[in-house]
Amino acid sequence: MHIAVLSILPDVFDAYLAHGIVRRAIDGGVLKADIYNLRDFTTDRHRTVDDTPYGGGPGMVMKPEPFERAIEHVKSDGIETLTLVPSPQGRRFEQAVAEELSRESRRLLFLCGRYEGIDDRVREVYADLEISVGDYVLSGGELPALVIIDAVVRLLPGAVGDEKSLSEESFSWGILDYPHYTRPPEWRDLKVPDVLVSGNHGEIELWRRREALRRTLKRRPDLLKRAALSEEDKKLLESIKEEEH
Ligand code: 9D3
Repeated sequence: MHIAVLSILPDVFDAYLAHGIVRRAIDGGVLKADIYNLRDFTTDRHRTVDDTPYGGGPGMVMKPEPFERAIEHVKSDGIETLTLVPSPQGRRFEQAVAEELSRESRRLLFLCGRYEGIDDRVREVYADLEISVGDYVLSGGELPALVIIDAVVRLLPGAVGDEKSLSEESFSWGILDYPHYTRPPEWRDLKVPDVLVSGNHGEIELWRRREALRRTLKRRPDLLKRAALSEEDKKLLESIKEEEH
């Protein structure tokens, strides 16, 4: 996968991409990431990227020309590119969108806005896809771009070291995780459930599935409508619902 980012905060990306799974993906050749400082595509002495809004109102708006120069520079290598704009007005980001993007053969180019946003003509001319990461107010498109990059990179073949955790991820698709424990076996009078130290892997698997379904039913019942549930899952859910409270 090939990504490129335009931002006035390139350090934020450099820092995040220097760690963890994303770093390993880059080192392993699974991901190529080109981070550009939008200010490098200004032409004035003060490297100005923003200006006051037409029509008045608070805050500043990002000027179109630095984006234009930067986008044309990035695209000048002729590589097919899908241009994404993180925006509160965009399609809500979810795992299905991450999966679609992970299958994309085009380079993903992220245009990150700050202040009150980017001059709307940039979206009109260049945006292929606008994505929101949820209904809360952030200060710019950088964190949303990183959220999207992180979720997509995890899905690339060879990015997550342990192949087993990916197959477990698809097994548990659409439901919440089961509770996890590690040593010590007792902490603040709280004991690790006996079944997990029993060594009975069939029992452990059943318990985990049951607890995952129990949590989903209690905390996120909306997820159960879309989750990939087996016939056994449906029976487990019925027996959970029949338990006394
Ligand atoms: C307080 C400013 N708002 C006035 C109603 C508008 C506004 C402008 C710019 C709100 C947020 C932003 C910056 N946010 C993003 O660029 C952004 C975002 C977000 O804030 N929430 C969820 N997803 C995204 S994707 C990009």
